[in-house]
Amino acid sequence: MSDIRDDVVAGFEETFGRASEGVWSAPGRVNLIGEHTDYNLGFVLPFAINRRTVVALGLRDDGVLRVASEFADEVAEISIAELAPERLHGWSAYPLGVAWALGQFGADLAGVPGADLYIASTVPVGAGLSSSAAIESAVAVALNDVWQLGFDRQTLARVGQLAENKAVGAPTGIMDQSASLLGREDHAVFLDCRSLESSLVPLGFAEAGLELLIIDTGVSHSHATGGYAARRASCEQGARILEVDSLRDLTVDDLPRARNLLDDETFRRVRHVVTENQRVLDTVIALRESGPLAIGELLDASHISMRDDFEISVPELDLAVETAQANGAIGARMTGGGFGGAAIALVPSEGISRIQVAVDGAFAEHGFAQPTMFTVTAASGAARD
Ligand code: GAF
Repeated sequence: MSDIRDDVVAGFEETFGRASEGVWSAPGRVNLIGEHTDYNLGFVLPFAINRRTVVALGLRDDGVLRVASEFADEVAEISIAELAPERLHGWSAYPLGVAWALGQFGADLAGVPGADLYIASTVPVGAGLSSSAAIESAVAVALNDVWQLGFDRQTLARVGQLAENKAVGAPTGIMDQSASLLGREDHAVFLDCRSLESSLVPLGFAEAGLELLIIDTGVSHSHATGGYAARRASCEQGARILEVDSLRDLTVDDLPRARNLLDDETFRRVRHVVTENQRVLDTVIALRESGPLAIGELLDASHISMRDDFEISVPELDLAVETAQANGAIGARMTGGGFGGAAIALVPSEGISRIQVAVDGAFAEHGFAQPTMFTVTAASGAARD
């Protein structure tokens, strides 16, 4: 962490020719369970991870925002008065979209100073670990502080989501920004995406001799295109036909009626969401009452539901999950929006290298590119460093 903090401070000085005034950071997240339930106003159980995006910031005495990053060649620049989703492009739409979105939530952008921002990150991009929410959350807490806006974390999560929806153009839910802003060491964030009430659930991985292994397939995905939006549209159609405001209003008892009224594909999409909500609730109870050794079957069932009902898995994710399960994982599932990205496996610490060797071997045997594997721990949410 101190390395990347030094990097952004140095990057800021090199880019803007002066010292920064402060450094803020926000973590990526991994979703333990509860996939595609957030925009259906259901339940999710992600946790913030020990990989962070760090922002160094210095105020300006004009109304200009400039953003630079280790992952971009150019410095993006716009005056605050001109901020609008259609004027934001490329990676800078994430940080600048947050500035715009703060205004949408009532910040008086006419009265705030400009700022220079330099951003660096240790959250892998494209792995389904919310590198985008980490940028949004880090910038949101930084601007909230220096502009003295006083927004609470729930509102900042909604700010990040709005930036992603309108400035980036990805119709995502509220989970990722919430995890990045509300996370705590060794805890998951149990979030009701309708009321936005949240509570922290102890994970107890270390006490149980377990670790969470990320298996990044390297298969790229984007939530701004194709499948993610199509799944969201199917869910909305299912809710319309079943005459509920959102799929959150359904329970497993409603599934027989849903089967009668919906075409097979829409029914399976709905069944995933309804059963996944129940799995989140069951996982929270299992963690609280019995600890992490009790959640393996729920993780496995979540993967099957995403593979067969929601159809958002890919062969690489299925292979990662099956190989981990066959080699001693307590449970495994793909995580995030799907169509690529990473799988998670909850594994006994002493069995990690065996699983890694088995996954590497299986990928080679199938002619898939070598995956990247690493463990993550639950970390604290966005903060001024
Ligand atoms: C992505 C989205 F950004 C989240 O809002 C959520 O819908 C997730 O996919 C699927 O659970 O991470």
